[in-house]
Amino acid sequence: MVKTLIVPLPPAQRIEVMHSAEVAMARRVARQLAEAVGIDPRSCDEVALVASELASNLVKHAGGGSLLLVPLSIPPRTGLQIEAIDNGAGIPNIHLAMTDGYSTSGSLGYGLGTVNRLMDEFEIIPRNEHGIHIVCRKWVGGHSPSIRPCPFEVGIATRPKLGFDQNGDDFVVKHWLGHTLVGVIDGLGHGELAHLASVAARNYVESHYDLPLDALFRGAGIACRGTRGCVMALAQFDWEREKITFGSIGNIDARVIGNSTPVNLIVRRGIVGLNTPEAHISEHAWRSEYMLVLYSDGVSTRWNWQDFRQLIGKTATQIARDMLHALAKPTDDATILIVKKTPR
Ligand SMILES: [Mn+2]
Repeated sequence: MVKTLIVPLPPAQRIEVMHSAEVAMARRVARQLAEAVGIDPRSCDEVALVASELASNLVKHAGGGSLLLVPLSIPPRTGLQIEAIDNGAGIPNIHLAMTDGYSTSGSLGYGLGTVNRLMDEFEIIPRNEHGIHIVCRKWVGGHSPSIRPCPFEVGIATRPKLGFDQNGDDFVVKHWLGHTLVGVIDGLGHGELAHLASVAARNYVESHYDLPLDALFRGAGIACRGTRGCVMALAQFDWEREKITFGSIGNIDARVIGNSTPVNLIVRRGIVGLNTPEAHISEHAWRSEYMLVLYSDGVSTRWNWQDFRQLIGKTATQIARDMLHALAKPTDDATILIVKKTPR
């Protein structure tokens, strides 16, 4: 019989961060908790640094917020999760950085590059109205050697219809062990009601990200009842098996660049939240030289990758940004999401 030694974990701590004094406290508490869960001394230094980066971000860019330090025990692993939630007061800065493009690797402002590099898992959850929510984790012993780091980067550029504050488009990016889920969501029409519809779908998908895609479409359909409804495309990557699973309801366009034989991603007509037809879910081989482009109908479909070839060595964020700049229609919310191999 295998005996499991259960070490009681210290309780989670929430630190309200308004001033630099709390930054120092965040650093100290993070180090103590990292030590308490058994993280090695060098990594404890890194965790402390990450906590102080995130806390000083809250002070400098967001007018304050809270840092949540949560010891984790998900057998057989233990670790520490750090969450930074801004209070929304400083949105203009962060909102700009987010809508102007955001990448899950490299070229992140606000010290987030450091956070991404030092932690085992890192995720930015944009909140259109309430700033952003950052979640990162450090595990005892780091990544298990069987788990490869994500070989892809995701870049997004999005903006509302010209003259509108609220964006009716939204997106999802979730990384977990060996998998990445990305999605583009377009709430019908534009403005606040479109925004409410796409946020309802996004919230459902973000909180159920590891379900099969057909279940995600069904669940989002229920979550969007009572809203205008939205269209949505989801792509789930399995890096180990080098596969992509794709499903789409409504007119989010999807293209795979860099393949000699076309990868046919099937889009089903319909509206998530109104009729919500069964999505056609298909699985395809995914090669590292491929690039996925998902985009809402606020982006012109009249483009050819040949016209953007000069972007080939750029980051996913830069590609998304440049393509949005060239192709977005002023009359609608517009979003482009790119998944490609991380440049070496
Ligand atoms: Mn649209």
